[in-house]
Amino acid sequence: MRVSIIGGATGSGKTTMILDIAKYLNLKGEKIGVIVQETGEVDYDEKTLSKLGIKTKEVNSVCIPCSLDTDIRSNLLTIQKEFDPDTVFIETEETVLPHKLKADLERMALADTELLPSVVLINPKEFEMSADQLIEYTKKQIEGAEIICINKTELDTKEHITNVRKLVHALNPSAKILENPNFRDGKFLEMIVA
Ligand SMILES: Nc1nc2c(ncn2[C@@H]2O[C@H](COP(=O)(O)OP(=O)(O)OP(=O)(O)O)[C@@H](O)[C@H]2O)c(=O)[nH]1
Ligand SMILES: [Mg+2]
Repeated sequence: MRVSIIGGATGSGKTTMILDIAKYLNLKGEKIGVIVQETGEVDYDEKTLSKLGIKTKEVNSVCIPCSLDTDIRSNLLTIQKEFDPDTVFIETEETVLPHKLKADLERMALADTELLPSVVLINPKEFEMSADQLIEYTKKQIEGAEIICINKTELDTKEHITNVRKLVHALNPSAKILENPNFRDGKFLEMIVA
């Protein structure tokens, strides 16, 4: 079972991205699970998802990092036992650091589980243009992420996107930085779950 942790600010497009990848992988015959810490604007509609072969499991507690990790662990075990998906997405609450959660799950050494690179989504319009102005957890999310996706690029100017990219790169030179295209084809979606 592959586990992909996708984080970022509220409204950055996490659910929309996960649904796109889930649909894509599902068409390829994969079974998908989703664990969500907080329900946002776009919801994982149970009916639609079960038709796609996607099973959702809500995590009730938010913003208690220690017990949260435990909840996620038990939810992962349940989803693995009951549904046995090929890939599980964890949509984290906005203050969680995806790379930290990944490290915690790595330490738990879950059987038959592969942790995919941690992903942080950015809504460039909402992004501060100086590192000093960034909220501490946003800065830490970027510094620790393996993949950073600048999302909603079609709503912004090329110049601003370039500046966001420069700042993100300065904060984390080793991360893979992706810019979300207008149309997310399979090639792009594969990069998120590489
Ligand atoms: N233009 C544009 N809108 C997007 C894109 N991705 C998501 N949205 C919209 O942005 C809004 C928030 O998207 P969600 O997928 O709910 O974002 P989220 O990060 O899951 O939000 P929370 O769960 O509330 O933290 C919705 O209205 C989406 O339709 C995108 O790539 N481009
Ligand atoms: Mg969401």
